[in-house]
Amino acid sequence: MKFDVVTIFPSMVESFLADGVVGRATERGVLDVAVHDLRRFTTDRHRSVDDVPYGGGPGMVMKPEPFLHAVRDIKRKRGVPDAVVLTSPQGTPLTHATALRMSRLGHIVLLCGRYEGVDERVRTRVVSEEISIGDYVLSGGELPSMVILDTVGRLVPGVVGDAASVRDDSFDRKLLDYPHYTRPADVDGDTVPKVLLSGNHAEIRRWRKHEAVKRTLERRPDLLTQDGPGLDEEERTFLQQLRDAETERRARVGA
Ligand code: JCH
Repeated sequence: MKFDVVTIFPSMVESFLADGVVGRATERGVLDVAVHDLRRFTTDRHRSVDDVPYGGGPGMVMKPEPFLHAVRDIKRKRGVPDAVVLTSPQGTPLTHATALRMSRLGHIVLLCGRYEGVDERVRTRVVSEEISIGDYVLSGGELPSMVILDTVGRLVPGVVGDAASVRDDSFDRKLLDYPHYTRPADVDGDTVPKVLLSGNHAEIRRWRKHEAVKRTLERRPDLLTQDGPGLDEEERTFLQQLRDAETERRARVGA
């Protein structure tokens, strides 16, 4: 799978690619990630990438031509992409389902804005999707682009060594993960749940499932009402038991 990232800060993205699974997959040639310096696509003496907003107001806006020239050059040298993505707080929220869909594409271009954002004509002329990585405001599109590289990249076959660890990802099935433990078995009296030391793999599987349902109910009840694959029989039983226990507790304290 091919990615092209267009940014005024190429070193930010290159440092991300120096480490981690996505970086290693890039070195191994499983992913082909090219980072482009937006300033190379400027034509004026000062290599300007921003200008004052029409209509006035605070801050600066990124000029359209450098991005339009960059996309034209990428199409010529790297082929016509399946998606040209712009990230912004105004985009469609990024979800695991979006990442999965994008991981099946062959070639994605990621445009990174700065300042107050990018001239609207970049959006209308070349952008195929605008994505937000969450309801908070960052100072530019580089971190969101790296988030997309990471979440999409790890879903591409061969990027993560253990395919099972990608498949088991909780957001696939809208359940949070169960708690994890490794050695030592005792940290100042804080011990590992003994079921995990029992060697009884059927019991371990049940315990993890129960913990996953409990955590999801406590922390992200919204996930349990979203549509999708849904819970299996055993998970639904655990959920009902946890809800019954809560109803019982409320009755007892009179709330
Ligand atoms: C970005 C900005 C618009 C500040 C400039 C380019 C994405 N989820 C998410 N949060 N923040 C971003 C993002 C992505 C690209 C750029 N900025 C700064 C842009 C604003 O409107 C209120 C505010 C922020």
